[in-house]
Amino acid sequence: MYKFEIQNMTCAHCASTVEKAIKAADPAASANINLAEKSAKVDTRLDPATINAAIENAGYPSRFRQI
Ligand SMILES: [Cu+2]
Repeated sequence: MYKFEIQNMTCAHCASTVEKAIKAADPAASANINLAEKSAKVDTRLDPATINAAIENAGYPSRFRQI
């Protein structure tokens, strides 16, 4: 499980865009988006850097750590 801190995720539409980007990168991922915290907890078997790149490619600067 990884926690991504996602800049500029300010509304429900942003959260939806981020979730879609995560799911596109890893359809098997489970993603729990927290809009108030501007974060996402993601369970993935992929390299988390791949998920992070997908979030950033969707337009949201992001960093992550293992939790
Ligand atoms: Cu938004």
